[in-house]
Amino acid sequence: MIASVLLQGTDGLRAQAEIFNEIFSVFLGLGTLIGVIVVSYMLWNAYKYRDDGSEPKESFDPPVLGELPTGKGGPKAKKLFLSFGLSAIVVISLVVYAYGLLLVVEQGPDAPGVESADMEVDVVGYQFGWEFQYPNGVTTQNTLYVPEDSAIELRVTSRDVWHTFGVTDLRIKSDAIPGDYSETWFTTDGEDLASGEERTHQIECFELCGSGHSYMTGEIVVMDDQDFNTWYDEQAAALENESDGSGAATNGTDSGNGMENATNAMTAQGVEA
Ligand SMILES: [Cu+2]
Repeated sequence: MIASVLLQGTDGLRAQAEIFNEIFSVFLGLGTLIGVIVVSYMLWNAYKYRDDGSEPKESFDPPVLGELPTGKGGPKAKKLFLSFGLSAIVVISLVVYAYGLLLVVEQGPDAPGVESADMEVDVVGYQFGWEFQYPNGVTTQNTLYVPEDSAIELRVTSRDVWHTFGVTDLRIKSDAIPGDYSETWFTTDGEDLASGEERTHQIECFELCGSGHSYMTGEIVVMDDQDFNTWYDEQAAALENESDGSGAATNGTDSGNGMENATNAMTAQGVEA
């Protein structure tokens, strides 16, 4: 229920980037507001109670070391408890708010009451590139094609050493560990693309994994719904032909720059690829 309220934007599932930006803005705004109030109040008091050389009044009640300045139940006590109470309310609300959002970010399309994922893709990291395995058995290297207006769930793993699959502008990052699957998700909701139009997001490896690590990049290509379906069906048909042994394979040939660059770099350094 909470998940559906927090995650479900006006336009379907809210993107992680949107949620993290919101948390950042709320904390920045509140922090600035409270900072301004506290610092102004402190400066005002420093001015009000400055030493102007005159004698202290009879009623002067100086603070005593080791005692709370409650003024024996007078107005000072009220002020003290009011400030403690307000701080507690602000801090507890922020903890509940931020932690609640992070919990639903963890669950993503699996959260109850939220639309489920439209497509699940296995992501396999290797030295040095990314392989994407689609539900219909099609695989691509270094480029992940996804349709617009969808929630995509990724199951990330590795076939050699530790890598980390990350896309900065989508605010997603997931460890790729051999023998283990870690899940993450993103949404392409709100990307209203015309036919033939594409939007790309840069994939990077965030775990130092060898000499080609910095070339271990790729792309997420968001396509128009129809374009994606056409591409997806073509790939599936090509895969079928290939397994029949009656046609040339067209899938898996769209190698991105990552592998080529890595190989070039290594040969340039005199390392045997
Ligand atoms: Cu890597």
